Amino acid sequence: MDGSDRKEDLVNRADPHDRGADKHRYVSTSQAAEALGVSVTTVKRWVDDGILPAQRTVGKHRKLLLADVQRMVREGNLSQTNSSPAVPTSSPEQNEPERLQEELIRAARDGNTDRVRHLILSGYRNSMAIETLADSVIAPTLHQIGHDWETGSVDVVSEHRATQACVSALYELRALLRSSPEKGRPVAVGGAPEHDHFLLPTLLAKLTLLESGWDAINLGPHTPMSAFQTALDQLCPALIWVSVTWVETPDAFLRDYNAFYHEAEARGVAVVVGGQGLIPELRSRMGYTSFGDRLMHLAAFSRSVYRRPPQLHRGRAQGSGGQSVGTAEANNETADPSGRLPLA
Ligand code: B12
Repeated sequence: MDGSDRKEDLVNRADPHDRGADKHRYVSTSQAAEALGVSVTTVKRWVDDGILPAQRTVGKHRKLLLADVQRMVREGNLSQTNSSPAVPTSSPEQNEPERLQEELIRAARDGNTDRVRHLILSGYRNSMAIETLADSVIAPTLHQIGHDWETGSVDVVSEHRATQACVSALYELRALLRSSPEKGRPVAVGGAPEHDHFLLPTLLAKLTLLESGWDAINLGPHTPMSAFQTALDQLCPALIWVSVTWVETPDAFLRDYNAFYHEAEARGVAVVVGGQGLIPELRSRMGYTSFGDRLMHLAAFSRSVYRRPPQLHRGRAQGSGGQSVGTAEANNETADPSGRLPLA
């Protein structure tokens, strides 16, 4: 069993069906660090700060209850605890996009869903921005899987499995991002157009905006432009993103999209477009406020419209200042998007 197996082993025991006998078992700071995807120093600091309960052995070493570590892994509740400016990491694997990408490609090719989940969550816990995870880890991984498919080394089942593994990890990540929404944050709505069934690009756009402090609502793939138009009325967003990976009938898309865009422009709503399907011939016939090749461009644009109040978040200080445009509160809506539409 190598180091990563041991880590998976400890993490997997977070399954509530597998607790009973382990309830009173102790683990070392290094085992806890492995499971939580942080450094031993960080675990020791959390113990000393009273964040992680622990006892001392006769030799004065810290020992932690497995159940406490499992609870932290399960809750993924590291946003308050990682409050130092630089969160030390347990290994470069979780901190450098290139290394993480290599690991993710391997896990996706192997169909190792647990490892895909673990790698994505550990990237996040080690302070990687969502847009970096998207642009430099997840997108290149899926591109590689696509290439593998083209060259015949993986089948279409692998493409679906890799996508689903990333999607389920990102849903877990979304729960962490929603843990402390700011009051007065603006609303963003987005999705992929009709006949575009791609899940990841629009989900990642949503997470990018959530992390930038927006109340981001993903209408999901295969969304008719008329639904985007309805969202303008119902959700009063300050920003709409349209993620386009596949366009079935360009003329029909351009007709519907441009009708929507004129409506959005008339209301002063910013429309940001991007995605692999937006080839120059198509884009040159579209109206939009901003276009981006990558989600870092969406993040940058969104920050030019709204800067979340300063806060310590996963060890990274966010921007300062704040504008109030199309906010959830101003629209008399709840801060929780799931109360309004069945959202991705
Ligand atoms: C997985 C996959 C599938 C899965 C999709 C599973 C699912 N439900 O999501 C399945 C097998 C179903 C599939 C089907 C098809 N696929 Co496919 N698929 C892929 C694959 C391998 C990965 C796509 C993915 O999820 N990438 C991950 C995302 C995160 O990366 P990304 O798309 O690059 O997104 C980044 C940027 O574009 C940008 N971005 C994205 N959205 C936005 C939005 C904004 C506002 C901004 C600023 C930026 C931005 O930021 C993202 C992060 O960096 C790609 C290969 C590849 N090179 O990508 C082909 C690919 C996308 N598929 C392709 C094709 C042709 C198809 C099919 C038409 C095949 C067919 N003949 O049936 C169908 C279309 C289905 C449909 N109607 O939607 C082509 C598309 C070419 C094109 N656009 O002209 C690709 C590129 C493969 C290729 N090289 O030919 N596919």
